[in-house]
Amino acid sequence: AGLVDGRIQMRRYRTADTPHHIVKDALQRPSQRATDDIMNIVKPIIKDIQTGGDAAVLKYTHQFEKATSLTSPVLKAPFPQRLMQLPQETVEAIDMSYENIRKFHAAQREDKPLQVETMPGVVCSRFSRPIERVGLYVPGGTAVLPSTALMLGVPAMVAGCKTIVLASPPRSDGSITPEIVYVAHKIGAESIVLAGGAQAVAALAYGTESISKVDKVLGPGNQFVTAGKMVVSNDTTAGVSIDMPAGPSEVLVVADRTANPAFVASDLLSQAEHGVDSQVILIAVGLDEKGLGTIEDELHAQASALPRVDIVRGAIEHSVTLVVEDIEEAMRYSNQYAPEHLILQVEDAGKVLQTVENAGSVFVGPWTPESVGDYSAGVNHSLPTYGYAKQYSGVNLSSFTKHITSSNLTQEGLKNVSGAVMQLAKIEELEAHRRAVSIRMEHMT
Ligand code: HSO
Ligand code: ZN
Repeated sequence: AGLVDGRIQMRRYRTADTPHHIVKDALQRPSQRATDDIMNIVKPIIKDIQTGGDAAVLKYTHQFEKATSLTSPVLKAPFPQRLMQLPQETVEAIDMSYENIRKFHAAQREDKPLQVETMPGVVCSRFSRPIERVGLYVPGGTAVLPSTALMLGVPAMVAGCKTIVLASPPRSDGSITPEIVYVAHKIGAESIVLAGGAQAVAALAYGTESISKVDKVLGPGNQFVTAGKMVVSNDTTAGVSIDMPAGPSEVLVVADRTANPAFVASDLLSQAEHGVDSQVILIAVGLDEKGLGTIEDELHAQASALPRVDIVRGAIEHSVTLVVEDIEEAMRYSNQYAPEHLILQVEDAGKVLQTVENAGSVFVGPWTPESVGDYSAGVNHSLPTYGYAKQYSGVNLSSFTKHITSSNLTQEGLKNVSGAVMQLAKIEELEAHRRAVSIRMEHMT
């Protein structure tokens, strides 16, 4: 699997001559390791952090990250310059990306409250406030991800969160990637928790002697991180919420005859190299054997030359190509799959965008690889996976705020709604509710 005649190639189905249930099966996400197993590992870790605090966090960091030289589980701001020494090109790349992400998320601010007079004298408004303290999880693992620190940190800063705590597993020498420290510094983070996995999530959710408790934990992570987030957000005593359930990364590319096969292959591979559990889908619109063959040749050639070819091979194993008749059919499958990333390399891509119902983020036209959104365009890369694009949005400014409503009635306004309120209170047999209105009616001038 993942290999056709020894080549790196996806399974291929032509929908016109494949039974529907087989196509449907092909679009299934690879199954995740049973959550029960994960929960049984994660729950005792979380308990341990709650009772053991700093010492427990350190113990797990020593054990899981092999960072045995660490003596404190947290690095507090101001972060020393020597921990963020970077080549000039890197600083410039981070600075430019930071600025684009800042601009796009600042434009999402709702500066003036929304206000509606529902009846004369009855004014309802809504305004937003930042979530005070947020914890941002930046995964370690097979790649360093300073871009994830940007995608979570910049909107938190733009939203005006008072306390921003980053958490990321340290390297085995106990250090944290300088790029991440630099981003933490730029967004005004209060501290960096040097831990990963469920232990980091628990430390953020409950706080320890030296780690600040937060109100919301955001960020992607492996199944232990995700399970940890689920446990703490279900604990009513923790008083913490999470962003969304995260699963392996995915991309769905819709390509027609106008698409450049080399571009298509490169986009599929940029997602496939994330992890063996990544899933990439190609929906080829009206392509004949020759057209498909060219994309497949490109995919194999480009994949073979990648440093992470082994990871790619793993991802390609559970990835598929669907060959469909027309763009409408393509978009039906895409909307049904609800991809985290959707790339449209088709004629009139801007028009096709209007037919997108479910997707985390869309990349429109031949000059928009997903990579630009992963790093620097300004859109967020923390997106709903595993079909959750059907009901969740990706991280955005409102992920770091909450809305408060207010009502403000004049005497006339109260008169106008009094009848309805008192009648409904009567039906619900809540006499005190009814009286809170009638008592005021008696005082009216
Ligand atoms: N495509 C990833 C985000 C990422 N890519 C980080 C590179 N670095 C998940 O959306
Ligand atoms: Zn990526």
